[in-house]
This record gives sequence, C-alpha cells and structure tokens, in this order.
Amino acid sequence: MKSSPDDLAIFGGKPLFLQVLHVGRPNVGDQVKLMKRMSDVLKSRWFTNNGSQVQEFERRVAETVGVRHCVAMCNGTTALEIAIRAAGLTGEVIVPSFTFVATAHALQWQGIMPVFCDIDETFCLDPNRIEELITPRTTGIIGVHLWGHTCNVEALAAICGRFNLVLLFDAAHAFGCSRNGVMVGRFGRAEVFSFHATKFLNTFEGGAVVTDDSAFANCCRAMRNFGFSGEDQVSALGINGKMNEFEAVMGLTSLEHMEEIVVANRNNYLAYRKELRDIPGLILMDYEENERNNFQYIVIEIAEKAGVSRDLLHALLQAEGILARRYFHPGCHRMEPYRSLYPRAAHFLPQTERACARMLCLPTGTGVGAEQIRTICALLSFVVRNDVDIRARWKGLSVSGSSSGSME
Ligand code: T4K
Repeated sequence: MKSSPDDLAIFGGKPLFLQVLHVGRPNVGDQVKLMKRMSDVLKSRWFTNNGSQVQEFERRVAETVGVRHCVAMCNGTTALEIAIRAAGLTGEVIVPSFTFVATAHALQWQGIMPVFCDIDETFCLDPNRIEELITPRTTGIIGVHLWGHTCNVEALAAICGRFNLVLLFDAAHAFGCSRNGVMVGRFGRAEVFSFHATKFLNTFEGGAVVTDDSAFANCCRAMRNFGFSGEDQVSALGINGKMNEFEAVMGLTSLEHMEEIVVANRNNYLAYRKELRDIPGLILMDYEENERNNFQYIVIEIAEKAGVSRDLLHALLQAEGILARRYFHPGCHRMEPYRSLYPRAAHFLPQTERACARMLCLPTGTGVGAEQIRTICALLSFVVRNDVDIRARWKGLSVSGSSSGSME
C-alpha cells in the first residue's frame, strides 16, 4: 500500500494493479458446456433466424421473469427501438437523463423527442416531476431501473393511467431483480433487457422485449424480422433485430450460472460495504436485502466530506489500474444532439446534475475478489486521509501544465 502521496501512480509511483481491474468483466459460466453448445450449433448449420437455441433462451428468460412472452433481439438498443415503435409512441416521451445514452437515442433515432425528467434519491425518475412535463404531444414514459434499483412503478403507472400514456421500462440493468417481490420484466406494457457482455446476464451482444401482451409480442416479433408474416409476405415495416444462435447459447449458459453470479456479486458488495464503512464521504449505494437483486453494480457517491472530488478520485484510481467508471456522467442532456436541443436543461435537472458529478462505479463481478476489494478500499481510505496533500499536489501538477486543472 502507499505510504505517502508521492507513491500514488498519478504522481509517478508504481500502479497498484499491473493487470487492470474493470467494472464490466463478462461472466462466462461453464466454458466446456458453452463450447459444446457452440459446436452443436456449428454442426446443426442453423445459425440465426429464430433457431431452436433462441427459442429455448426466450422460453427460459420468460420463465425466470414470470412473463408470457420474451422476444430476443440483437442488442438492448434495438429492443428498445422496437418496443417504442410497437407501442406506437410518437411526439414526446418522458425519460430520465441520468441513464446510458441509448435510452434517449432509441427515441430520437425514430424522430421522437426524449423529454428529460429529473431523478429522485433512488436514481430513477422522480414521479413528482413528471406531470409538469406532460404536453399534448406526450405519448409515453420510459422509466429506467438504474443499476437494478426499481422505479416507483406504482406512481408512474398511476400517472400513465390518468393521462392515457404508455408505460415502458428500460430494464437493461435489472435482469434478476424484483420490486415488492415481483420480478422486473412484469411491469408496464413491456420491459426491455440488455444482455450486453458487461451485463449480469450476457449473450455477448443481445437484448429482449418481455411482456404479457400477446399482440404486442407478436408485433415485436414481426418487427425484428423485417416485418415478415410469411415466407414472402411482409405485413409491416420492420428491421433486422434478430439474436443469433451463438448469442443464445451464451445466454443459456449464463442463465444456468445465475445464482452463483449473484452470490459472487453479493459477496463483493458485502466486502465493499465492510471496507467502506469507516471512510468519511464515500457512501455506498445500498441494495434492498428483502428484494431479489443481481448486485451487478458497486456504486459510490463521493460527498464533500471525502475532501477530493469524484473526478480527481476517478483519475487517481485509473492511474492505479482500477478502471472505475463515471456512469452516467455527464447525463444525456449534456450529450449531443440533446445538448443543442435543450441548452438550458441542466437548470431543470438538479438531482441529475448532482448524481452526474458525484457517482462512481467500482470494479466488481466474478473476476474480482475480496483481496482486490481490500486493496481498492485501502487506497480509497489513504486518499481520503491525505486529501489536503493530494489536492495540493494535483493543483501543482495542473499549474505546471502536466494535467487538466478541471479535476480538482
Ligand atoms: N439502457 C441502459 C440503461 C443501458 O445501460 C444500456 C447499455 C442500454 C440501454 C443499451 O443496451 P445495449 O444496446 O448495449 O445492449 C457499456 C455497454 O456497452 C452498454 O451495454 C451498457 N449499457 C453501458 C452501461 O456500458 P461502455 O461504453 O461503458 O462500454 P465499455 O466498452 O467501455 O466497457 C465497460 C467496461 O467493461 C470496461 O471497463 C471494459 C469492460 N469490458 C467490456 C467489454 C465489452 C470487458 O471487460 N469485456 C468486454 O467484452 O458501455
């Protein structure tokens, strides 16, 4: 461990981790089984277009979530786009800005304006701030269950009921999570998962729309396959949103290891909780113990008491080989094309602005263990204990022109 600020890698010391630690290392599961399945797919000569592995994956996802239909797609973004189109959304749709940019892009890509609403202490849409954003052009709300924390589904459903709006959820982070004992995937008209490599359940790239609504599911199925309704009959506009067989077998293998992955993630969460407990100004995002969680994200808030800013801490960690991520900085409203469309948005999104400036995701997953977590937290503790000295040195570096001055 470091004994003086001079030892920090950012000031020229040796990095703590020569092999860097990531936030989103993929979970692989049983590799032998996976390779056998891959080989079976190769032998079958059926690689895509609603093959048997995709159908089996859809069946298993639907069963795990407790919904009637799962429509697997090539990625979460396409699944969102298809769900939005199948729901008939037009005009304006209310979404959080504190999310991955795909949530907003899925709307804007189809000429629908994302209208950014502020978040509350759960990091999800604040239901108290929604009604003021509803206009005659509003057709729906897309809540995001950020980091597996569920939206206030009941309040959002009540608003949608009162204003006749469609309710969808971007559940990219929330496969395997529950709200009041009900699995995510069962809320709103439909929910959308991402099975990207970095997600709790992974299919390399992938996603799905899940719903109990048969007509909606059929519409999504047709849309993901160019709108085909027969061998050479196209009944509606569609796109190529299909998942392939190799992705599906990765998903099936991941699904079989779900419980072990939860245990590994939860152990990491508990290890971080223990180690971070006594570090002033570093507040770990809690998981509700009486719900099902995937514990996929370790997120800390860096408060004033820490004495260093989130951005300085991020730079310090990166230099040490700890590739923490500033999700979801700087917020969709500060990214193009939204920054130009809504130049004053920041004034109306105070909680979003605060979260964008303070939150940091730390490495976790099956590739990270207790020993590494102890080292990361010992470093965090060292930084907070030496905050004054570190800030002064950082300022010195910035003044001498070696680094950006904006990090302090
Ligand atoms: N809605 C929400 C709320 C989302 O968070 C996302 C995606 C979507 C919708 C859209 O779903 P998809 O269309 O992606 O299915 C990553 C992911 O690419 C993205 O899926 C995810 N959200 C987002 C939160 O994170 P980046 O740009 O941060 O990825 P990247 O390449 O920097 O990787 C993150 C970390 O994971 C790095 O430390 C490297 C590590 N990594 C990554 C990959 C791909 C690995 O260790 N192995 C890998 O194979 O977006």
